[in-house]
Amino acid sequence: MAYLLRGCSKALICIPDLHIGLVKVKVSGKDGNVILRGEANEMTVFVTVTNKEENAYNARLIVTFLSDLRYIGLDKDTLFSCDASKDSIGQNRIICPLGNPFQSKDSVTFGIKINVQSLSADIQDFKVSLEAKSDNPENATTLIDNYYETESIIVETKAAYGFNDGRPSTAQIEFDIDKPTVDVSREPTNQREIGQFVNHTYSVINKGPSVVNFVNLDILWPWKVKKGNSTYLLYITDLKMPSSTQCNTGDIENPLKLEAPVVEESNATTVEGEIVTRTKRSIRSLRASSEQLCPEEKDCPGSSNALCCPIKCRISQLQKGGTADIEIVSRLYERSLVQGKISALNVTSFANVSAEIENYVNGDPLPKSINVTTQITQPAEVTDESLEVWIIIVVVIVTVLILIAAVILLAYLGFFKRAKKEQLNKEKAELAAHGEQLLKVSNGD
Ligand SMILES: [Ca+2]
Repeated sequence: MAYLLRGCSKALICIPDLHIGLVKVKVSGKDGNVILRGEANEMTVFVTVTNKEENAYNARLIVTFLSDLRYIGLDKDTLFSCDASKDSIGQNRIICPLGNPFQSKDSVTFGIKINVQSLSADIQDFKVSLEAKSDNPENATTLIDNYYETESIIVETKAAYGFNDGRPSTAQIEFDIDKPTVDVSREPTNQREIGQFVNHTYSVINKGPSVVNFVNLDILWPWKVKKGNSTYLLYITDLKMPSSTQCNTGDIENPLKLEAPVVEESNATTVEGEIVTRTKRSIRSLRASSEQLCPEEKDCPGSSNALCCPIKCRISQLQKGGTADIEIVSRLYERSLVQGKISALNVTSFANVSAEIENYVNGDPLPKSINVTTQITQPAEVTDESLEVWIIIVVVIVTVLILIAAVILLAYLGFFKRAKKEQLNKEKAELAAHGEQLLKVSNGD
């Protein structure tokens, strides 16, 4: 065999001493051992292998790392290329040929580029192992520097997540308790008979860089009026959300089991192109009708008129740049407002988000809490149209009055008299001239 023949000083078999040194890790081109999940694309492990003793035959560097990582290539053009394979436990293994022989006193430095974009969520840190070996073995006493394990490479998960916005379908509803839009003399038998739509949408966004596995969205929904026998305020008929989201509305979603109108007349708005699925995912617990529908009911913050019930939603796998819009479709229970003689009310729902992930701060932080309000107001007594006519009438009257006043003022100051006087004086002068002429004629001039 070749390694028995040449380059060996004392024995027939060359005895090399391979040495691994200068192992340095760079993440995305910068020194360091921290990978920010979702931000870093690749890392490079730099290594120098030296043969301190006699020729090493079929010398190679074996690099072993997590199966989530992927070998990209070497950082520079070398005379050799490395082969990627798997080891016995499924880890990635690459084998880089160093030389045959890898000559005595020779040294080679290169970087191994590894893609880190597919690290699974449970990986917090990992190491990369390196081993230098050759077919002709070295002395057992020199083997210690043939192995190297990098320091732990830390995988951080951070994301800037929060509310993109929260919006009502209608910011203001005019409601006249003397003229409700539905018949309030009896309990509704159909969803249409409840009242006008009031939908609130909460838009949650993850600006990254990491994926957020679970975002908890907690909503306090103004579901009842506090006055009297506390009946419904915003009666939930439906929930709209992406398939990645699950909401638990308890028993407050359509508690009267009212049928939806045959023609969907919801004015609910959804983001174009977004897949919105219907109520089926909302979980409803089975509860005897005699029991309280909302055991966790509480006063709505800052309101003396409304009782709130919590709704808990969970958004899964919110990707970097991803959004989830959760829309609660409800109707204003007009019968309650009429019975409670409530003519004006700010109906506010409250939402906040939380996640078990470190917050990533980059620019202005996204809000973690948001309020969505629909104002219920009495219709104004004077409509816009009659107001305009009224203004025109006033303008005309005032103009006429000003003209009359001006005429009176001018007359008072003798403007019209002065004109008459001037005319009279003129006529007098003409008459006098005429008389003088007659006199001259009669005198025989
Ligand atoms: Ca060695």
